[in-house]
Amino acid sequence: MKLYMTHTCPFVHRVLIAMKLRQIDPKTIECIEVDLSSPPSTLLEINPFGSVPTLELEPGYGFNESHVVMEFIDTLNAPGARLFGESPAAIAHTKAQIEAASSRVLTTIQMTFYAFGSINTLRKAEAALPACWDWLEAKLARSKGDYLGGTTLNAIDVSLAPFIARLQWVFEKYPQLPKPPTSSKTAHYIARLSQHPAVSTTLPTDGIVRSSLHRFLNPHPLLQGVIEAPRVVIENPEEVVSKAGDALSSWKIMHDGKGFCLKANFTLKSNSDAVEKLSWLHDAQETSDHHTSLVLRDFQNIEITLVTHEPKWGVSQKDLALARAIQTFFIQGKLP
Ligand SMILES: N[C@@H](CCC(=O)N[C@@H](CS)C(=O)NCC(=O)O)C(=O)O
Repeated sequence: MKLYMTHTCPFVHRVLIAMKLRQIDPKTIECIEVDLSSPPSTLLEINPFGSVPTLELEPGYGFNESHVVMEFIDTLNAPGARLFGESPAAIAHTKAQIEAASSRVLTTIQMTFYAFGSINTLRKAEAALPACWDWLEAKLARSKGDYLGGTTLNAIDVSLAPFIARLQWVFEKYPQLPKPPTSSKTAHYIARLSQHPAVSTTLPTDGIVRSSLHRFLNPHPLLQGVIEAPRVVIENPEEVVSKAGDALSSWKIMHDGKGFCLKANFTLKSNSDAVEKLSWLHDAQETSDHHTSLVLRDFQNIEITLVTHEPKWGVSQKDLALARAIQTFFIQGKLP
């Protein structure tokens, strides 16, 4: 068998932990590291999305989805204890608990992993995390050991472990996120699970985890560009905008009584498109700490004005950087 994988992927990490715990002979499952930007045709034949983990049982036949792969691995004959349980009832119970843990805990934790510095996402996660810790605390109170599986890890622990083990990098980046109380069972669980040999030996090095999380934890480079751009007013904005070519082609320099400003009109395709774009714009403004003024006459057209008020009225580098991000999102529907 072949496991198509990338070492930095937390979903692959679930499978690696399961293989370690079940003590699967490494010769039984060959790990193939893939480049996700150009997945091999043998992977695409099984999983046209080219995502990892994907398990190949024989050329052209296999399946993806970490929980499905974990469950299959659990059916193999191997020395380690089964992770889902022995009986159909125990297996069904474990799967239902994985679903519960996903919706009550993982959804929020994953929100922090893939926050892209978004202030709105982080505020939502900040509000929701205490309930996640409470849910875990109540589950751990009923366990006979340190883990949800008791004294050893079960499939629910394995499902959570890659994300729990990466939490330290998330807390380092966003110290405002609420942690479980220091002396709680949950805090103890996070530490024990992260240090468990099956988890820690299958996690890449600090530097690799840090750089793989970096692009998800930080604002998109276009918004980072707004954060870093100076609020210094440009003397010749018409020339700068015309030199920028396509990147700022939606924007016109206007002159009002006080000085220059940037204006653009964007078409909104539908009500849901309008809601999506406005909520992105709100988030982009909060995240980059720079603001627009906008007029929404109907749900088909939005007029956006960008101008810096302080320390001087006019078009600044910050306005140009935000104009570039807005144009990209409003025309392409996403940031590349
Ligand atoms: N629900 C999937 C998620 C897998 C996933 O998102 N894998 C990422 C890497 S961490 C991936 O393959 N991304 C590339 C893609 O989806 O094209 C699972 O549990 O296995």
